Amino acid sequence: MDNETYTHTDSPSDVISVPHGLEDTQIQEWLESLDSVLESSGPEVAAEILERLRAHATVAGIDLPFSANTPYANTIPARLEPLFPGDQQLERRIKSLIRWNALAMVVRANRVEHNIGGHISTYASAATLYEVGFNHFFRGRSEEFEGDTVYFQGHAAPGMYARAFLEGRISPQKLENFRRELKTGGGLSSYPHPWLMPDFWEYPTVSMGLSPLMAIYQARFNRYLEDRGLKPVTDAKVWAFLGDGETDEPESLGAITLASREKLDNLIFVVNCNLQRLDGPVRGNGQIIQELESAFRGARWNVIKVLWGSEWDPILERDTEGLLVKRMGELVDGEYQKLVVSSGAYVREHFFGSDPRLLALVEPLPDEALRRLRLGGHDPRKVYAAYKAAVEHRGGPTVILARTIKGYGLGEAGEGKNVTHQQKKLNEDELKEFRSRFGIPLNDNDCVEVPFYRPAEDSIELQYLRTRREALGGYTPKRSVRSKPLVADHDELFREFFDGSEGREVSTTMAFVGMLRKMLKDPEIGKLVVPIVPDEARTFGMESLFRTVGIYSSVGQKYEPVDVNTLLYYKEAKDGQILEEGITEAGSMASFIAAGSAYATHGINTIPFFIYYSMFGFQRIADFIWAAADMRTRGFLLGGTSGRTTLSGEGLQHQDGNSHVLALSVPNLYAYDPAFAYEIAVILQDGIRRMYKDGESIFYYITVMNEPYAMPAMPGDVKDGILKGMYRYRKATNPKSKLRAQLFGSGAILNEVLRAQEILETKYGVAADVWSVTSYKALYNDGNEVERLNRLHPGDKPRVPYVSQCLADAPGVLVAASDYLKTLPNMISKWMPRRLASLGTDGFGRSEGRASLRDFFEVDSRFITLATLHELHSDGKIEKSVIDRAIKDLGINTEKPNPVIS
Ligand SMILES: Cc1ncc(C[n+]2csc(CCOP(=O)(O)OP(=O)(O)O)c2C)c(N)n1
Ligand SMILES: [Mg+2]
Repeated sequence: MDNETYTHTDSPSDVISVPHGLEDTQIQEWLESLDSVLESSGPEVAAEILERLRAHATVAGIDLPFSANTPYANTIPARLEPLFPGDQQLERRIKSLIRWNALAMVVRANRVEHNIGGHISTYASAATLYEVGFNHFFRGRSEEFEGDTVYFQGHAAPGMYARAFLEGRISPQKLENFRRELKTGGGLSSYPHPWLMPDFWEYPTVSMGLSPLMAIYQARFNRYLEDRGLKPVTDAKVWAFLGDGETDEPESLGAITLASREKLDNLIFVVNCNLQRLDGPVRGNGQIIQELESAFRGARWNVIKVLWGSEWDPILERDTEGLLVKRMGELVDGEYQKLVVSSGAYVREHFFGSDPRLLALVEPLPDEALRRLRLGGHDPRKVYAAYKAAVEHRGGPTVILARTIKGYGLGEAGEGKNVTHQQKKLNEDELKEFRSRFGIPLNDNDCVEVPFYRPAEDSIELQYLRTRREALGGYTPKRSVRSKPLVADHDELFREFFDGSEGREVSTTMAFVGMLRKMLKDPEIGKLVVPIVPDEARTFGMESLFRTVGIYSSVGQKYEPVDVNTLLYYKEAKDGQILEEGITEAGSMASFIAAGSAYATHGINTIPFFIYYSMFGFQRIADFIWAAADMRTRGFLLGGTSGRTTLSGEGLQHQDGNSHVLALSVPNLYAYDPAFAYEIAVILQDGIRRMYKDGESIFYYITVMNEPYAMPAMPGDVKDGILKGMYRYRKATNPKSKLRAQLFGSGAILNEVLRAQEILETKYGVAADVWSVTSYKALYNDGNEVERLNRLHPGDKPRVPYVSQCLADAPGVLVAASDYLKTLPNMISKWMPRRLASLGTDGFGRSEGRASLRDFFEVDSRFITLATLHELHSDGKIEKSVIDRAIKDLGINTEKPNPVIS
């Protein structure tokens, strides 16, 4: 998107600037006649006339400049505002108390622990936006009603804690330990983290840009559940609160057309437009609100601007010529920020002073009144009007652009200043001023101690607050797991995959798709399975599912698909099960998160299977995966076409040799690189049990490949080994040999290892056992855990890492090969009885066939053979001449380029 298009020169005020030769009286006449139409026939007729005029002008050859903007004014005029249903005075009192406690928790935390951080100014700017929501809109989750979903702006977390403190849901001790979670009795996490506060936070929002996108897909997933009959149709809403600076993140606006395309009128964005981000103004030289308005209007959202508070209404009313609205549209945000920190006299001179007629409008008002002209986002009546319009809007999503002041109420301590985002400490005078401004009942002496303040349990404030929440169905945010555990063990479902393919060559992807197909038919989990693909179903051979379970479409299929005469036609359906997301891994991941957390959000055990090109997973959307982990999302990520040498042809940007290394970083993610169908079946069955029967907050990453080979039957009961990360797949047939080796392979490279085993045996007399390493991550975590326990419990009988247990009696040299970085085998080598030689695919991929790629990366059976012989030579077991002969026999080019740096 070209930012230039949205600079302030494109603002509507310029569009309506008076051209040469046009008399003021002419404008006046047009405006008056529009007013009279409005009065006599209402806004719809007025809009129709304007639309016809525009069409007429176009036909007449008038070149009307395009603008998706409306004037820099409130979308809802004062005369159309609904009555505010609450007790405004009391709500202000409650809000003030929350403001105080939110500030107190940050100031106190930083007094106790220098630089512990925390944010005051974000909540200060957004307090009214939240309080109107809490008192009138956000519905809690209960048995009767699923409740609304609210994504709170991460940096406003202190406000949510302070409210929960008034509600009696968070103890003073916890408040005291804000950002000091490890203190006795617990504390509060800096931002919304369901992992850390699983009874409170539902959605992690602090990595900017993730929550807007997640909210869109959440709203869409809610519809999916309804259309598939998995939950009743309700009018529950998804609210997402974001910062205006946050909208710079590409993810924030990246999916807004999906929301309008899907007509998500269950979705409401509230953008807290304080015109500032961390370092300074969001658009000092432009107008972020107008920029966002045109982006959202262009995407066909319902845009409601809440810019000016009620104090402006009488002035606007006096302005019959539209001069004030025009003036409002002229200033760039940097100038508006300046007005916030300036005196009333300055506002008079620099804002109204541009035209004597404007000055006349505010002549009766003293300077102090000018300084206190509120912005819309701080006026509960305006905010209420916007929210009401938003929840009543039908046919599409709504975004509310609310103007606020960053650090509102902090005065000299940081209201509207560039440094305000970082403000964590207030001096005594600043604290007293804040106390007085918001009427907190603390005397000067007490106030400077910044105590938490909670009125008596039976105070009218707390009674009001409780009554409002009861009326709205209970407290929020509140996270609870509402789903019932699954009961079946699914032995029957997975058993057939333990038998192998009887010589038929299939890839692990095909094997997985076979399992998926079976799972979709299962009486218990069939309906719960949510297959998710980002335009890659054909790549993974899943097109047969199009027909059998259908692709979800909220409008069904309005066309006859071009391939209707074929067996596997492209079937879209309102109750379709597959989420075919188009080319968006981020969007697909957001669907994965919505489906994988439905056990908590909706009490429904949906089981997402998100299958994608593995290179475009961790590498591209790792932050979403991290958020999924924080959110206790359950489900299976399938890295398809994985392996740097197994995906032939596609080259450098596609061939994944990294994802298993990146997967190491996500604590509650189980990562597997299986070689055979039965391994996948064991992992899936156990995963479903752990997540959906035992309720563990874990999820899975499984890489699957597109190389076809015969799938063997499970060699005895190796389930435990598969899950723990390794098991002996094939013993040497010549164990009496003096030359011994243990070979470790994973994924498709296991076949290379098996070939090497044969070569070693037949050509060099080496007896090698072959191990399938299904999860280096699991072995690594186990080894570290054992080390840790031994360190902490020196008196206990030392525990032995699983790797060491496996290899206790395994003789010979050790060689590992995988399609991933060499660091994977290396990181478990310290628990092996002897030195390990690692082969892997460090370096950039190439467009080539598998054989050439495996030669290039030195991971094929020849290199595994060579590595084994070399290890044996290093141990003095064989002569160098054997290696020389092998290099020749195997056709290895010793002068080939190093794949890591070429
Ligand atoms: C992805 C990401 N990048 C950077 C940050 C650091 N950060 C925290 S708050 C902030 C500024 C927020 O500005 P805005 O979105 O306008 O919110 P406000 O506090 O003004 O309401 C930044 C850059 C972050 N949290 N996430
Ligand atoms: Mg901001």
